[in-house]
Amino acid sequence: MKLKIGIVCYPSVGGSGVVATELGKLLAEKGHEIHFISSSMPFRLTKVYPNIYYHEVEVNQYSVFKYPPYDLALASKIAEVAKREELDLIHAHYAIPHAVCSYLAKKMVGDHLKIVTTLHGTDITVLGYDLSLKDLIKFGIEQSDEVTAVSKALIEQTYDLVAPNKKIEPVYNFIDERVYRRTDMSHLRTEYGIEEHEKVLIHISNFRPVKRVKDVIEVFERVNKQVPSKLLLIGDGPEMTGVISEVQKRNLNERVLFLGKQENVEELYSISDVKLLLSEKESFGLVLLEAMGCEVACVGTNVGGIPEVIEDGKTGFICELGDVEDMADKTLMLLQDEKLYHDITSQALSAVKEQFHSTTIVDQYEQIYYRALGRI
Ligand code: GMT
Repeated sequence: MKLKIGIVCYPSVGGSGVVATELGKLLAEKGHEIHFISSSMPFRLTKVYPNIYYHEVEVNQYSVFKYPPYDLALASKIAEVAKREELDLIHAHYAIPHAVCSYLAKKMVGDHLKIVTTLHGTDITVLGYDLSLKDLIKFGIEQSDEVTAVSKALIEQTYDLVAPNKKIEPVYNFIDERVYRRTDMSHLRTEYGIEEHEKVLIHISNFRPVKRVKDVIEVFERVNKQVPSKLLLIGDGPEMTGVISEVQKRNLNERVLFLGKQENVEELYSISDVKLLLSEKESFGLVLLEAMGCEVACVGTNVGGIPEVIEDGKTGFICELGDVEDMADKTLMLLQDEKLYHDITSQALSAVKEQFHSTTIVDQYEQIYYRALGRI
């Protein structure tokens, strides 16, 4: 049974936007009609798909309002599209503002419009800064017909902080396995001046304080003292200036490559050996799956959903937050023990293909949609 699905997400570079876009593309490949409703074109939507539509939310700046009314513009756009295109449901990525805006649209259109909400973590961690939103998040969750979260850890955190009276189902993130696979990109090593004997460490994030990029630098410094290596830093964000001065302070300028925001990161994973994700908050860590798909060994922190993605000692290594000594030891073990490296990366690749396979995850979402619509 083919569905008409509205997907509401933040389109910018970030895990939730990536997951929402990839999900839309795979659902469209299965024959569903997909309508992205967003403030700009989702960045991964790079070619024409006959059953994918994009509806832009225009936010006008009126002189009477101090702030542009994004949430209201979004709610009325959702209602307009849902009515005209006869959508069956809205899949909202984030409880606030997207589930709440979808609820408003539902009230305008009619109760036949169902809402499925996925929590990615950022909306729950916002409570660390603004407790006044707690009841609104709870409301957005409770008014959704079905709610999912990207890890069991995030579900636990949501019940702890928000206590919604609603069942939340875990649905893990996934990657497009056709894109995230290791390919021969050795020319890139030459272009970046990476010597044959050097190993490559990689970190990709939005350089927010929670990503602890300074720990990445410290781990790299320790590793580089024993194994000649280079560190690729991909992305940009508020911590960048501090990170640059840390690199200078430690005399690592020649060894750390700042590559800024990049789109085809699978090419960079393909020249990398170890991926570091040392965050203090992370509800899943989509970049880990991307790396695992490209046969890069991962070292992550014992935080949030990371241990659900990396099985310690089997598909990567888990270290305590801030324990840079252990992180460096685990990275060195991976770089110096060929058998261990091979076992870890091949077990990680199997996990990507089995536990996190896109077909399994997309099927899971489809079942949730049918359940929301009372069709199973
Ligand atoms: O990590 C970020 O800062 C971006 C954020 C987002 O909202 O896109 O990522 C969140 O959602 C991703 C997709 O589900 C997860 O892989 C990230 O772990 C999660 N980030 C945090 O929980 C900090």
